[in-house]
Amino acid sequence: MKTTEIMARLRAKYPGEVEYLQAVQEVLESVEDIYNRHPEFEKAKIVERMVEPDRVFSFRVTWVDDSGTVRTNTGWRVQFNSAIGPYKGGLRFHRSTSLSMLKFLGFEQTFKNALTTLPMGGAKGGADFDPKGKSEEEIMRFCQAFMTELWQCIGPDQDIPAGDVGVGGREIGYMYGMYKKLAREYNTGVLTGKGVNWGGSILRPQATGYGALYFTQNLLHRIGKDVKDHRIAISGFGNVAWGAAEKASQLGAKVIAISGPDGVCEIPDGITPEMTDYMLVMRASNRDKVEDMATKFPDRCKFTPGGKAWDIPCDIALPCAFQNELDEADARKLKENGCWCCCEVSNMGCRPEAIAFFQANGILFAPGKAVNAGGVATSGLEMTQNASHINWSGKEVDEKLHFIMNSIHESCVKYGLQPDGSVDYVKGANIAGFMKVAGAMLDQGIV
Ligand code: 2IT
Repeated sequence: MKTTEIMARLRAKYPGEVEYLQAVQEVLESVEDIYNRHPEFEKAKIVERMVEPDRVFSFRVTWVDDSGTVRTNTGWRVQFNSAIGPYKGGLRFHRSTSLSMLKFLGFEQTFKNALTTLPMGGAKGGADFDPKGKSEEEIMRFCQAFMTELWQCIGPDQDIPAGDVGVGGREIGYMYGMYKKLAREYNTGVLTGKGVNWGGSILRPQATGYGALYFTQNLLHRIGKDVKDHRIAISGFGNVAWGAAEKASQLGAKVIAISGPDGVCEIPDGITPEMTDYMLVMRASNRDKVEDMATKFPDRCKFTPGGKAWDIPCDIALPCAFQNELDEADARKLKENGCWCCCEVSNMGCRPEAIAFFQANGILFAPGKAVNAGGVATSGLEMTQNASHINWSGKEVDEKLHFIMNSIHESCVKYGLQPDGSVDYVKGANIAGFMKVAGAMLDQGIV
C-alpha cells in the first residue's frame, strides 16, 4: 500500500472531513513500512477495510429548552471496528461535533483500545449540542432525548458508550436512566463511567489523567528522569485535566498552568488540592471559563485573557483539552521557554507540524492514543466488574491501571525503538495497535 494513493482516494471521497483525514494519514504513514512487509495484509486489503467505519448511525435529537423553545440537534454513533471486541468509546457533546470528528475519534479509539490489552473494538458518538450555559434540567432533557435514539444502537455485548468532552458522570446517569426505561434491560454494563453506587468503577473519573501521568513517568524513567520537582503546564480544566493535575501533584510535580477557552491561569507556586477540587465545580457549572479559578483563588492565580497554557514556561506540557489545540507556533514557544517533554493527553491534541517540530528538536513526545488510554482501559475494568457482579477496591483498580499503562509503554518501546536507542512513540503506538487489529481482522476472514 501507498499512503499517498490511499489518502488521495479518501480525500476525493470524503472532502472536508479534515479531522478524519488527518488521523488516518498519521496512522498510515507510521505503518506503511511494516504493512508492506506483510503481503497477506495487502491480499486481504486490510488498510482499505480498516479506514472505513463498520457502520454509522445518524439521528435527529429534539428537545425543549427552559424557555419552552423547541431545539433540534444531530446525534451520531460511529461503530468503527469490532475485530478485537464489542464497540467501545465515548460520547462527545460539543457545539463543533461533526461526523468527521467522530470518525477521527472512532478510528483512533480502535488502535487505542487495542493497546489497552483488553478485548474492546473502537467506536465514538455524540451530538452537536452545546452544554455551555445550559441548566441542569436542559442537560437532563437533552440526554434523555439523545437516548431515545441511541438505545437501539447499543448493548452490553454490542456497543458500550462512555463519556468524552461534555459528557461526565452526570450525563451518563441521565442517559442510563432513560436507557433502562426504553430497553427494559437492567444490565449495568451498557455504559461505563457510571456512579459508584450503580455499577461504576472506583477511579474511572480519575483514570485518564492518572494513567497519563503513569505513562509519563514510564517515559521519563526510561531516560533516567522523573516528573518530581518539574513544572507542568496543562490545558483544559475538565475531567482529564483534573485527574492529570491531581496525580502530577501527588507525584511531586508542580502544575503551574491550566487554561480554558477564555485564557490561561498561571499558578506560580503550583496547584493545590483545593484548586484541583474546584476544577470539578467549574466543569459542573457549564460556564466554560477558567477565569473562575483566578476569581476563587486570587492570591495563587494570575489570569491572562486569550492566553494559552503553552505561553507559561514549563518542563512538561500536557495538552488535556481538544484536538489540534497545540500548533507549531505553540511548540516553538514551548521550546524557547525550556520545555523538553510533551505527552499528548487529548485525542490528537497536537497538529502534525507541532509533532514534527518536537521530534526534530529532541523534545520527547508521546501521542494521545497511548498516553490517554488509561481512561478507556478503566472503562474495560468497569465492564469486567459489571459482568462478574463484583466491585474492586480503589487499590485494585489503580494497580491494574498502572500495570496496563506500563504494558502500553512497553509496546510503544517494542515497536518504536530507533537505531540510536531513542523511541519514536508515535510509530510505536500506531504500529502496536495496528498489528493487533490487523492480525485479528486477518484471522476472521473477509467480512
Ligand atoms: O477518548 C477516550 O478514550 C474516551 N473518551 C473514553 C472512552 C471510554 O469508553 O471510556
